[in-house]
Amino acid sequence: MHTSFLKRAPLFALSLFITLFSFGQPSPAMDTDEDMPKDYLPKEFHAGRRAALREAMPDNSVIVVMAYPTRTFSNDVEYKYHPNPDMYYFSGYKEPHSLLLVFKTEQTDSAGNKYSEILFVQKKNAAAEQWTGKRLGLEGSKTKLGIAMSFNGEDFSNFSVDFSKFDKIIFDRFPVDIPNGRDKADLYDLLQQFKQKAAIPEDYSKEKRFDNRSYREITAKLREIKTPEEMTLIRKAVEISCQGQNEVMKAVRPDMSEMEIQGLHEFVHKKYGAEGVGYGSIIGSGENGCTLHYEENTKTKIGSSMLLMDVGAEYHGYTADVTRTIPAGGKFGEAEKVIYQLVYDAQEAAFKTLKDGSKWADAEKAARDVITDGLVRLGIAKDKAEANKYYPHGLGHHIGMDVHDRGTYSNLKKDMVITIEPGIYIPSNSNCEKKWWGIAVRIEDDARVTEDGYELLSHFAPRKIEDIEKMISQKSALDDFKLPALKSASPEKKAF
Ligand SMILES: [Mn+2]
Repeated sequence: MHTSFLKRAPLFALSLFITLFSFGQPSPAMDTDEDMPKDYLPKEFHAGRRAALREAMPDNSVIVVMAYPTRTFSNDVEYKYHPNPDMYYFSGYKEPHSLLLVFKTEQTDSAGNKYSEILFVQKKNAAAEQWTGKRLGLEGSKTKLGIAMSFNGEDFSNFSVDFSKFDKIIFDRFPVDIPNGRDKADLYDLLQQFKQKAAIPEDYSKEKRFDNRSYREITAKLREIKTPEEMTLIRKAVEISCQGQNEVMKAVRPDMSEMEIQGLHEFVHKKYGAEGVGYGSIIGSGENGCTLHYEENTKTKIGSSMLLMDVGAEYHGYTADVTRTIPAGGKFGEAEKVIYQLVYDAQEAAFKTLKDGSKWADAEKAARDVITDGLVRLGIAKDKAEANKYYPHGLGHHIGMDVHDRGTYSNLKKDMVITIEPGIYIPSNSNCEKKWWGIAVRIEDDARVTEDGYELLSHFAPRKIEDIEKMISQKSALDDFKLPALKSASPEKKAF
């Protein structure tokens, strides 16, 4: 339950009092790991990624990875925090207000300790944790993440790091609009202190020592190739998303709303343990499917036309990205079938180009040729240029910790995980026969590039016309899920 932090100041004081008297005693409710997921990335994974990062860094350099800022949702309530994937990838730390420093070469402090990374974390604070949840803290960071040189954020201001001795100080673009809260060690303060310690001028773009181009380059080269540990989580995220698609196919009825369909997907995700979605779920019935990032999902009846569903579960930090377009009435209409098949063929053509060493551009062209040729042949477009208007987006992207994951986008390499998502969108009043109007189809699958081809990770959800119709005809566990009608908002009593 959400209660306001500010209005509960006396309680806050009380909890501080309790903290003082319970200090040092283990809290059984909070310290047990029982019934918690056990398949998070192990600390060895993150240590391995830091080693790979050091390998890729230029001589005599330091990389600084910053947490994402927190964001206001409503008044004193924040959006659920989503860690910066770089911070999670290189440290395993998932909380805000943190800073990771990775050094190319081993450093020695005044006491003679050797280290090649330092992590500044949120300080444990029982009173704050009662409101916003358990913090890993200093000890947790040392033991669970295996980062011996972990410190509380508040220690950064007096921490001596001689940034002047490095030839390159590499960091991502500073986030704009960072809230500066009461905490003296929040992200705002940490970044102010970093800029000061490293003497970073306001406009650092002309100084070669301060480098955020290499930051993107180095991290893209690492993150675009997935390790076996990452593949385990990605496979799970993708399979969960496919099960969401399948269950909705079985349960779908024309009297359902877009929001209800969204809820079914996301319920299935959570039932399988996915924490959330990797991006706003897109549920577009009929012509709403023509809006590429349609996230309102407000239509109260989807009807029996096509339903475009672009939904991806996020599981332990990795997101899937799967789209299926299905006939909500159970059977594809004739015109719908023709457009669907064209998108399917385009996707197949793109798949065929995939292998270690192939080019993004080749996959792009293969899919686009099928679609534009097809649209011209069907008389929907008079030439290829006009046909391109009905396919206004690229073929795909990397997925991983980000739905649009970092990548170099030149040659495809073994163990990259990408989406292949051609689409055709024909809004009403388009310059073609009326029977095509309002048809929107996207088919999006997730694939791992292999030595000599690809592995279709999202094969769990049907793609072929007949297989989709067959899935829709099946019974769903959700068919019998009925709730009582609401009494408080009958149409007659509507205020507006
Ligand atoms: Mn996508």
